[in-house]
Amino acid sequence: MFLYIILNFINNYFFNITFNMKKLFIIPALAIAVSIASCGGNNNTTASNDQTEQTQEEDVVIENVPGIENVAISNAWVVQGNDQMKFDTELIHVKAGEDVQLTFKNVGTMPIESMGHNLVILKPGVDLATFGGEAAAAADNQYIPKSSLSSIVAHTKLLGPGEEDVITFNLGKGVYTYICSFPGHFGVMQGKIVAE
Ligand SMILES: [Cu+2]
Repeated sequence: MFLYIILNFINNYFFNITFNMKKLFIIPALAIAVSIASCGGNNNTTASNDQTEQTQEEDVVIENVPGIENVAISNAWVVQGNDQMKFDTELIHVKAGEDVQLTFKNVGTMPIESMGHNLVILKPGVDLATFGGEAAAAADNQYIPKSSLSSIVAHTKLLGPGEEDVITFNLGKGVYTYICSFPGHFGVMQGKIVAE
């Protein structure tokens, strides 16, 4: 009987030690695991925030426009249109958020009825074919379609030979297409403005 009690005591004693050691080991291990998990969680959150910011930046800037890196930034430009239905300047590079002064000259000699030109700056994302179609139907308004005024950032008057017009506008960061909206011209008379 006495032996049994001793054995039982020893058994309980070692069991308790083992149990307590397990507890001692398990609690810190749990704590470490929890803190690793939460650190990992924080890092993930930070990374995804960074990605969101980068994505938003990329939304504003900028589709790649080949050759724009060779065009100096200026906020004063002179563009010519001619009887060959061409703009002499097809890449314009400006500083965003500051006034841009653009002078457009028709340097041709053909009459305005057959070879008039203007310069129309469109908002990003405007469908050129749709806009061009509406413009062609707007002969009574110098080929500026009143139904699509919300697609236009700025435009010159329609110019006959030797005429010029000056416009001033201010662009947010982005890439803008400009065209001549005289019927049949926008396919070949177009260029891009990169504002950054
Ligand atoms: Cu034209």
